[in-house]
Amino acid sequence: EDGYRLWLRFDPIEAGLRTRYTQQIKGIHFAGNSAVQQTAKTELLQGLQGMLGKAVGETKNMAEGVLVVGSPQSSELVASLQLPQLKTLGKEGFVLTTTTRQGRRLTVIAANDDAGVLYGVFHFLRLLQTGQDIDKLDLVSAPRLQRRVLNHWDNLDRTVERGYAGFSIWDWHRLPGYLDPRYKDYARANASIGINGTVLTNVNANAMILTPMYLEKVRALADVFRPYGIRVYLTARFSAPVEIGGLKTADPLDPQVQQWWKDKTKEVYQYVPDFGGFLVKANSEGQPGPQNYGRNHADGANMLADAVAPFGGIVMWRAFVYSNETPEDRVKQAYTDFKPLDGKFRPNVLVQVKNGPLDFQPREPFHPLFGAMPQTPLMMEYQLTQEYLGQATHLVYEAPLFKEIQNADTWAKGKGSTVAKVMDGSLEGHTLTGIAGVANIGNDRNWTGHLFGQANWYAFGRLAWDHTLTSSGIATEWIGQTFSTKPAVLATVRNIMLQSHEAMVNYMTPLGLAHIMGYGHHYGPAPWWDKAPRQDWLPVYFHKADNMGLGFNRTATGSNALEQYHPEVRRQWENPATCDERYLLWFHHVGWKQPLRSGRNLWEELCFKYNEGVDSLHGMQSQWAGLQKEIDPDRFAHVQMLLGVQEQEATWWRDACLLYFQTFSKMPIPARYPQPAKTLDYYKSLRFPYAPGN
Ligand code: BDP
Repeated sequence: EDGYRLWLRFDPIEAGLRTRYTQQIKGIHFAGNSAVQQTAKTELLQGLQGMLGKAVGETKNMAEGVLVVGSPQSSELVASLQLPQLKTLGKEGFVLTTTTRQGRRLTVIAANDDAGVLYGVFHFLRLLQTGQDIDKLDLVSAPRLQRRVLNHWDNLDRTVERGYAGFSIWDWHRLPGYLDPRYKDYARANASIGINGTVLTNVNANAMILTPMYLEKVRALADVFRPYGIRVYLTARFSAPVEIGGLKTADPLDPQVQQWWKDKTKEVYQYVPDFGGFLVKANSEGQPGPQNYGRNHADGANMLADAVAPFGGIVMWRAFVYSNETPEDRVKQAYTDFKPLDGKFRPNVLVQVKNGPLDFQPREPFHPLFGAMPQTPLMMEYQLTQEYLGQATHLVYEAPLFKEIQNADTWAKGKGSTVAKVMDGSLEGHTLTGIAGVANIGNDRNWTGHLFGQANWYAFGRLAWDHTLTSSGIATEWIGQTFSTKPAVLATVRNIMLQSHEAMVNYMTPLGLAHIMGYGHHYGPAPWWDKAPRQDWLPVYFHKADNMGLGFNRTATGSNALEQYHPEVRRQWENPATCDERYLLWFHHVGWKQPLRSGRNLWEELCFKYNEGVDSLHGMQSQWAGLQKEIDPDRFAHVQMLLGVQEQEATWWRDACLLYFQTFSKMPIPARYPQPAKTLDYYKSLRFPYAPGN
């Protein structure tokens, strides 16, 4: 048991259930023969055979107990059922229903198009995997977002930026001739949770991907993914016209540059006719962009948008930007740059915005651009690879983090204008919608380094499909498919998962602290770090501890980043006495002795939170230990050892941070808590020259 099979295990299910399902699925009627429907059929037959322990036969007839699968175009039988539910489903939605025709009971998986059939099949398999009743199915499901895309930060030399699960799964050197079987398994996994796109390359882009030698390789991958309903996208390096095109400039308003991109795009589509489009990081962290030529982000995005438009492509233009000069407050820059450009982007541009205004911290308030650009479709960007979240060592289930952001109210159009409604286009009536997850996948045998990293990939896909699903519900599905459907296992593992995010926030960055990780690699605590080429990469810049207190004043008396939020949101956060304490130190510099809602003062609360985080880890460890008999030894030991490391690191975080902040608070760590085992100097002396990401 090495985790390779992810949530697609399809092992024989419990005997009683198997008997019931076998009676309910006596044969399969599957008429479609497009590539995608063939995939669906293979998955269905294999999945059923695995779970039921024997092959289910195909039939052309409408006999009692037949499972009918297909779309009205591909199947006369499906067409004859005239399912009214299909009307509202679009191309990717599906219906699972139990119906009676000519006195015979049929189970039906139907959709308007191929992709919907595939998703319907995977959903049906999931119901069986998780032991659901399929007696009276009446289920209709359609994705709430259109582009559900993984972003791989993978380089052509196979290193992965912020990758903690080995090297890139794309074996560029041996492509296109050698097709690693993993590519297909990758596509299956994505299709099973509704992911329909993948950006193959790092946002810190290499123009070489757009040369014929690499486009051949891209084509090979796209050909593997297409039968799974997955489109390929690439990152575009803004200076490519200079680097591989021999032009003197990459100015987006230069006609030669525009023509170069048009020609290049046409060439890309010759290799990949259903190419999705470009993802661009420009004028950020040293990447070239339109501002190098005195142009703005809309000029850059629109040039590429015009190039892909004739082929139905899109541009995902990232809002993760900050200038090279150290600014007043880094979290303000995206809004400052992009808000004035609202309404200036072509209709096939999505502006891709990270969930928070800084950079994938354990906790951030939602990004102020959500709700502030009504005329522009915004694409959410989450990070599945846990760059600042304990990387592939810590068990952190991210669904609660994603839900916290989505449920946040922007107030853009009054109460209830949630980030989710901005993202799914319903707030402003946008039809182009999308979501991106920075992939946590590498060539490690278990894909994600930490087995529980798989749950974040899974949760991303499920929430991209339907953001109204709950963290708990998604965890239940994943556990049922990955470990066991026994109620005791489900309850215990779910408990561990659901507390894991808050636990990590507490032992790393409680009360709204952020970016106090080790410099560069972001591994381990280093709130004292004060040497970097620019201030806004420094922990001390972000926590602003001094003898008075702790936290970044972002109110009107400070950087005033708060002004970027709607007045109602501002009102909730601008007063430290009423500000949600989860974001307290994000917005306020708070006195050490200031009493908080618990009655404890800031220093005491900090001590309390850090200890609470470590205590949660002890709880997670002992709950996992109780599962020894229920989980195979390999996967049990993998998680147990990693929880051991996580517990040590949580303790390290607590002790190092409290000792450091104590040099300002000048108060003792209350005696009821364990005292740090080492001195502050010891923690400061630790170096990790080979930590991933250095
Ligand atoms: C930060 C990473 C950096 C990425 C950057 C980005 O530290 O490696 O290139 O984000 O999103 O989180 O572009």
